[in-house]
Amino acid sequence: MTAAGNGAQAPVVGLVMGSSSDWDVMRHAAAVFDEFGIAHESRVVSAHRMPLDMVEYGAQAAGRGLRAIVAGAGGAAHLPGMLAALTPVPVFGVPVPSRYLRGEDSLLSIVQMPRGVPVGTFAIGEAGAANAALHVVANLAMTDPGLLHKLQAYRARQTEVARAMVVPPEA
Ligand code: RP5
Repeated sequence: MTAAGNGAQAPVVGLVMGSSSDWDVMRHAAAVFDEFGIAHESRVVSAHRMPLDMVEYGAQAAGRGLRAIVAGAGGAAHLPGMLAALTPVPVFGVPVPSRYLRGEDSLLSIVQMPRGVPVGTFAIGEAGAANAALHVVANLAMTDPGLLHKLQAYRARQTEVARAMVVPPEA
């Protein structure tokens, strides 16, 4: 299990996924953390191919100082739910599009957690990955005024972009 960190700071967010093939979706979460300066790590932790690594990751998450985990997986996507079972750290799931069912299998696997062990579940694909990270940012911002200011500025930029839109779109 190799880890990719984003600098010298200890990570406060774990970004994990079932395969390196998930990165093309999950990189949209990493980009949000980079933009907001959130120290994070990125790892492959496959639930069915690396079950013992997954148990170790979940068991150590809180002690290592992680305050949130964003977990992406495709198909029978056990990773977010299993990690949520292993740690009190909040887990946010990203359904990765799958080859045959276009991620509907991933979504249902992640969102239909039985009562008692929640996984915050986001949209299938890139928007879900970015929104999972933005949700983590919003949570961290509740105790970090500087981060809250950045988040408000981010939202304001989106508003300006939308206000500048014209239809039909100019070429
Ligand atoms: C899942 O199986 C992964 O999360 C990935 O979405 C999917 C396919 O994995 P690879 O066969 O590309 O490694 O475990």
